[in-house]
Amino acid sequence: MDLEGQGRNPAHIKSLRDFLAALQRIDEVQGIDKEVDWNLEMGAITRRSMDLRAPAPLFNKIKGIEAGFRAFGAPGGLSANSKYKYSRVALALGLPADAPPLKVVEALKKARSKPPLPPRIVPSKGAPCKQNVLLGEEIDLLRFPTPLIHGADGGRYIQTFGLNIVRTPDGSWTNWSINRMMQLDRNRIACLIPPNQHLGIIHAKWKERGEPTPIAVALGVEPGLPYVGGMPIPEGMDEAAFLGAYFGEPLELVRAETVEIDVPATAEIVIEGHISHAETAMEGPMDEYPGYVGESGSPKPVLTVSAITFRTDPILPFSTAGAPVDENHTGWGIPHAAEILHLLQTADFPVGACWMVLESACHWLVIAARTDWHEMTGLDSRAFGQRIGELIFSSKAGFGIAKVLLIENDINVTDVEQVVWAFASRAHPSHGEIYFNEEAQNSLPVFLDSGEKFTYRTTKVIHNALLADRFPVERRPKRSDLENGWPASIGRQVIENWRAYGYR
Ligand SMILES: Cc1cc2nc3c(=O)[nH]c(=O)nc-3n(C[C@H](O)[C@H](O)[C@H](O)COP(=O)(O)O)c2cc1C
Ligand SMILES: [Mn+2]
Repeated sequence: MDLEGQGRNPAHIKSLRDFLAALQRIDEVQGIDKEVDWNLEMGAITRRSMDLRAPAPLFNKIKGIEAGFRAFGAPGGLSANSKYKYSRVALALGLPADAPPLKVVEALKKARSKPPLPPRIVPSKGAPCKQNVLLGEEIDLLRFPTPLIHGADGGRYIQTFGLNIVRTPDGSWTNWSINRMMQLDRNRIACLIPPNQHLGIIHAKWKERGEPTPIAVALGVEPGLPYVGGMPIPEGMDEAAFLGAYFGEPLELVRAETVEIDVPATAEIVIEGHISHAETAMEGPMDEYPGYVGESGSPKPVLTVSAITFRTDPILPFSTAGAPVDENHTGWGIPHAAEILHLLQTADFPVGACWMVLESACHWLVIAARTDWHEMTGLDSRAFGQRIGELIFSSKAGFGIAKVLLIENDINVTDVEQVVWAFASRAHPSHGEIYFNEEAQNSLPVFLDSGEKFTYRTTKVIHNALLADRFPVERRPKRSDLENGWPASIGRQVIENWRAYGYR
């Protein structure tokens, strides 16, 4: 595999169908031929598949939906097969199915230092996403197997794992992001548009001009795109060009039918239209990434559809947000960890790894300082943590992160058991915290006070579990494990003889 080279990159999976085939080869897809209902049943099956870390369900026959139209749940879930635990994420980003998750973080981080590689426009004729084109009276969202996912949801969510593509009025920046969208009827969709997200920033620019916001929503796209759609790369940066740089080859796009936006040639479904600045409709609730049942909806801007194009026998992927681990955690948490690692390392912090604890539903970001951080910086852990907090909490990537565990690189940050142990045993109960007041925060965590949900501000914390400034190297507490607690020769002997002892 070559992520650096120019030209064709064989590791780059360019369509959802090729992604499904790659997952099928390692038994990570469960085709379901029994008829299922889009009305709660597909969501519940997907929920259980994630709870069991079973293969991702591909729904082949959906009640009341024309034959051939399919839906795909848990596209970014984890696997119970420990070898392939992160395979859906790794394959999506061009890594081997058994790549460890920090390789994914490293690869995304590394691409942040490469020059963007803008997409290539290919002819519409022959592009899979143009096999069927619905215009005018033919437009009908209700033909698609849009799930009513959870029992408390305010409606059917057609967009939970696709890309919202919007361009600034001057054409200088095209943003690709995941923000949920709820289907209202044949040709209208209610859109969640947080003002600080890039979709909101570009929507505001169109409002200033007095024109509705042109948008294309690409569903069932090449598998890497949702991960850059969930990544907080800076304002002004085109996620498609970033993914092009990541793979060392440009993405292939075609021009949409009714808006001046280019869309992925292999997308399963593309919805085109304009988002109003005046018309609203009730949207929500939907169960969210913190892992709780949704509570209430609110009025949101309406997207009126001007075209739908789709592949023959289209596949609609969807995410069943809720208790961890789902793609709200893998698709949001992993790219956020990569962005934060990039920010820290380009600011010369001696940091070795960064990880969002998926099991915490993205509430704990873990940063592993290099074990020589103290000598490198000359700072004590409070001052070091203070600087790290200032950088993270003032970044867009830090908007959803209120709790950071600062540990050292002797811990494998992706091993939740090691992280719990290090945090529990190393952070001091009274002065182990460094607080940051009135920091910007999204309104979703349930720990927020009721007022904080409206001010979008809260107190954030670094849990200081660093050792290097408290113990000289030779007296630093060492983890009592096979590697550190016994002479190396005994450890080797035990491993070599493991089967001889009778273990299998
Ligand atoms: C599966 C999934 C669903 C998401 N849903 C939403 C959402 O509904 N609203 C939202 O603001 N962000 C959502 N996000 C997070 C954003 O995609 C993420 O913050 C991203 O950085 C936004 O793009 P931007 O940086 O271009 O604004 C979701 C992420 C994932 C992976
Ligand atoms: Mn963006």
